[in-house]
Amino acid sequence: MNRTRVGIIGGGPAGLLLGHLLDRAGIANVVLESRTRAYVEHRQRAGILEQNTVDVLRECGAGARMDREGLVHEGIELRFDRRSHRVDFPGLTGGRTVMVYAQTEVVKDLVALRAGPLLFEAEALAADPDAGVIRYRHRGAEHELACELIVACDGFHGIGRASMPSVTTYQRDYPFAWLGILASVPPSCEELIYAHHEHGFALHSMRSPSVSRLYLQVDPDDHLGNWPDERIWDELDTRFAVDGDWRLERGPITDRSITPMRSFVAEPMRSGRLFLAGDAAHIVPPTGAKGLNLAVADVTLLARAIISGDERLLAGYSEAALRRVWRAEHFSAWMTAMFHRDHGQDPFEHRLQLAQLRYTAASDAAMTSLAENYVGLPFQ
Ligand code: FAS
Ligand code: PHB
Repeated sequence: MNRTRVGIIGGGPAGLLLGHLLDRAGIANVVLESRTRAYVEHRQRAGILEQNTVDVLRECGAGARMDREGLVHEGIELRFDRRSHRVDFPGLTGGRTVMVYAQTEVVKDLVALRAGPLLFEAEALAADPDAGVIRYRHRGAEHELACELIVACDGFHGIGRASMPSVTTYQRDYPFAWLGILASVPPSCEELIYAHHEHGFALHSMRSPSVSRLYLQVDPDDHLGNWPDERIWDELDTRFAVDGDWRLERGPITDRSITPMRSFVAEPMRSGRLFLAGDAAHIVPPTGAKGLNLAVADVTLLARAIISGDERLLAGYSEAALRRVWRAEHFSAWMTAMFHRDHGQDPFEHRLQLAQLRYTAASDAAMTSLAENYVGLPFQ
C-alpha cells in the first residue's frame, strides 16, 4: 500500500467520517491514526451533536446506534441570579434540535463501518503539500504513501498545519479552564444546564439516563489534585443554586480531566494538495458545543468537493469552511464571555455580563439567535 487517492492523517471524528464518506463514493483513501484503537474510542470529549451532524450521520449510514441510544434534546436551560430560563430549540428554530450522543460513540460507530485501510499506531512524520507524499512510521518501520490529495485531520497538535508553507493563525487563550467529570449517577435534569455564578461557570450535561457529565470553570493552572470529589460536588452545588426544590444528585466519579480553553483559527485550510479539517485548522472553547460539529461540517464540505471532481469546489473549500468556522468561533466566544467569571476582570465588565444574560433571557430575538447558533445554522 504505497499509493492512494486521498491520504487522511488522523483517526478522530473528522478523519474517520471523511474516510467513510469517500469509501461510500468509491474513492480510495487511507486513514493513518497514531494512537491505538482503544485510545481513540475511549478519549472523553464532546457530547452534543448539532442538527447538521445528526443529518450527515444518518444520510451516510452511520446514525443507526445514535438513533437508538442518543437522546434528542429540545432545549437547554440558562441559570443565573438563582433562576432558570429555558431555550426552546424547535419553537425558536422551526423544529431543529440537538442530540446527546458522545463523541466516543460516534468514533466507535465510524471505526466499525470503516471499509478502506485504517492503520492504528501509524504516526505521520511528514506531509509534502506539493508532492502529495506522507511519510509515516508503522510497526517500527517507515513508509511513504503517495496521494493525489492529503487531508490533515490530525487535531491541534498534529503535523498537518505545520506542513503548510504559509499559514496565518489567530488565537485567544482564556484565563480559565474546564474541570470535567463523568459520574455514575442519573442526570439531575432533563436538559443541559449552563450556569453563571459569581464563583464561575458550571455545566450539567449527560451521556445517558444513568451517566452524568459535568464541568466547572477552574483556573488555567489548576490541577486535579486540588479537587477531591467532595470539593467538586460542593462547588457544583454552589454554582447550580436556584430557588425552588431542585437538587444535584451525587455519585461515583469515574473520569476527570482539566481542559484548557482557547479560540484558534488557521488560514487558509489548503495548500497545494494538502487540506486541513477539524481541530487541525480551528479550536473553539467548548461552551458552544461546536468543536466536533465544526469538524463534521469541514469534512462534509470537503468530501462533496472531492467526490464532485470539480476543481472549483476544491478551490473554494477553504473560504467556504472558514465562513462557518468564524461564525462558530464568534458564537463560542460569546457564550464563553457571557457565562464565565474572569476574576481579574473589572466590576464594570461583570455588570455588562449580567446585563447580557438578563437581556438574552428576556428577549425572543436574543434567545432565537442563541438557539439557531446552538442547534447549528443550516449548511449553505
Ligand atoms: P481530534 O483531535 O479528535 O483527532 C485527531 C486525531 O489525529 C487524534 O486521534 C490523534 O491521535 C491523531 N493524530 C495526531 N497527530 C497525528 C499524526 N502525526 N499521525 C497520525 N495521527 C495523528 N468539543 C465539543 O464540542 N464539546 C466538548 O465538550 C469538547 N471537549 C473537549 C475536551 C478535550 C480534552 C479536547 C482536546 C477537545 C474537546 N472538544 C469538545 C473538541 C473535540 O471534540 C474536537 O472538536 C474533535 O475531537 C475534533 O475532531 P478532529 O478534528 O477529528 O480532531
Ligand atoms: C458535553 O456533554 O461534553 C458538553 C455539552 C455541551 C457543551 C460542552 C460539552 O457546551
